[in-house]
Amino acid sequence: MNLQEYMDIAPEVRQALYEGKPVVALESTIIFHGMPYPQNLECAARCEELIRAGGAVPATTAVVEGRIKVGLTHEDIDRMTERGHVLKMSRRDIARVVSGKEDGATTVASAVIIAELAGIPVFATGGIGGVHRGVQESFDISADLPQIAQSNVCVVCAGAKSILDIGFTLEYLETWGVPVLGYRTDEFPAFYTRKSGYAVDCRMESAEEIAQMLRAKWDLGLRGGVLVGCPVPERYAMDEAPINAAIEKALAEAKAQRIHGKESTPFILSKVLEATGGASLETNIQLVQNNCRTAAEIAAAYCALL
Ligand code: PSU
Ligand code: MN
Repeated sequence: MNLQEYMDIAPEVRQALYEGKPVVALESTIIFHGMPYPQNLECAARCEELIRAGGAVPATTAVVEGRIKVGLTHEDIDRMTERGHVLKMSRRDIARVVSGKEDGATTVASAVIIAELAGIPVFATGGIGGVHRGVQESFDISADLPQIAQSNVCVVCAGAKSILDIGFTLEYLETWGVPVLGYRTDEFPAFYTRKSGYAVDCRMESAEEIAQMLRAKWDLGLRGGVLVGCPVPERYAMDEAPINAAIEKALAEAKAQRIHGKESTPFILSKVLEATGGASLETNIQLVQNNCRTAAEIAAAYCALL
């Protein structure tokens, strides 16, 4: 298979990969579904700046008119926005978006698939999808989890929102052998808050320590991803009570309206955003940017080992 038949890697990203320099892959659902305009574009631009400041090259992923893009440009984003609603594209949607020459925004699952195809071992996002609360009835488990277990990519996130069952999410990751590292934390973070009540598998203090672990894992043929939980900086963390109240309310609304499948996560997220207003948006922006900084450090440290 000739990858070029399907994929366009931006010249800057291609050059960095060729020279063995650090690259950080990014998803694009956060741009098209996760944040309102214009904060989404400002945040995307700032993330790229921070990754560059950390000595790495940013590579935002998406599918544009059927072409897989690694290094999405501002023009691509504008064109996609002008064409209207952009599909939230998880693993199972990639092939038909490509073959149908459509546009698709990457989730964590599809972004790590694309990152691995392009040879990018480090990826940053806000929060991952996971096992949903009430999974006993809904059977709702994000395709992010099996994909993180499968792809050789280090996923830097601020944990998982408590719209999910964080305990079950961590159990799933343990079953499938995904190391869950806490970046300077003993607890897996809960996105808006620094703590979830659940311990990480292993605490790490530096990007170098994480990079060494990645190298050992993949050298030993232990295929699959590593999840790094990076708590939102203290001053941007939210109080637990209002965020939990907003989440409970959003979950009840989703249940009442029988929202399910791929609509579930975007629906709950938009209701939480609505209920908490600007406060949760600012937290979201700050934690994504913080993850980009950390991911750039990890990418640089990993390249230094090769
Ligand atoms: N959770 C968040 N913010 C997000 C998402 C999840 O807190 O933006 C997005 C990510 O793109 C993630 C996707 O990969 O939703 C998961 O969707 P689903 O649960 O349908 O797999
Ligand atoms: Mn789901």
